[in-house]
Amino acid sequence: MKKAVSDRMEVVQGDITKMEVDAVVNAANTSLLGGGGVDGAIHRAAGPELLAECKSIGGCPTGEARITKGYNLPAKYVIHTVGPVYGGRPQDSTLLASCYKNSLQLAVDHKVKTIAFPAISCGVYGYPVEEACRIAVDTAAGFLEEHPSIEKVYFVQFSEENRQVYENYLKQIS
Ligand code: AR6
Repeated sequence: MKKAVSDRMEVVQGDITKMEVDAVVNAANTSLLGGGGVDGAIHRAAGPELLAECKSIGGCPTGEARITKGYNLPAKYVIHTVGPVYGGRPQDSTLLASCYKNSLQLAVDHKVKTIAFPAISCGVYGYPVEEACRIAVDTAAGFLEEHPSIEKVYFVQFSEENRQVYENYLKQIS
């Protein structure tokens, strides 16, 4: 991979709601009305105005993304995307890659320079993290090559185990 691209991706362990970036990505569901996991954490930290704006959007199909303001979060925007529920089907990887691509495209459209992703679909939706990590990193790397306006993509991992998976893969390909 080109050095410039690998330098623009970084793994962080911690809580995505604390990230001081232009946009954080939310692993939402198709209703966009909140839930558990990272979705619950983002809504709690952003405050009730986030839910009000989400209600006005009227949902989001799997693999697509929608943008809202960040309200009480340090991030200016929340990009909500809906990952696939893992079922071992060929379309799972296509849909997961679409989540990353569509989120990054919205970021570019809104002049976002720094963006933080959680491990979309790797919690309740059951995607195996090694596989999801390859899709996340490969898709982001391809997008960064084409879009120099994005300065940094952070992959924020809650667990030490997931952080290791991402770090190993980033090392392997850079
Ligand atoms: N910061 C960073 N990562 C987090 C945080 C956090 N604060 N909290 C959890 N994670 P999940 P999914 C990690 O289940 O699998 C919701 O109810 C978590 O450890 O949040 O896409 C939605 O409404 C895991 O690695 O998202 C949907 O119904 C990753 O974030 C459904 O869950 C994603 O786990 C979406 O499921």
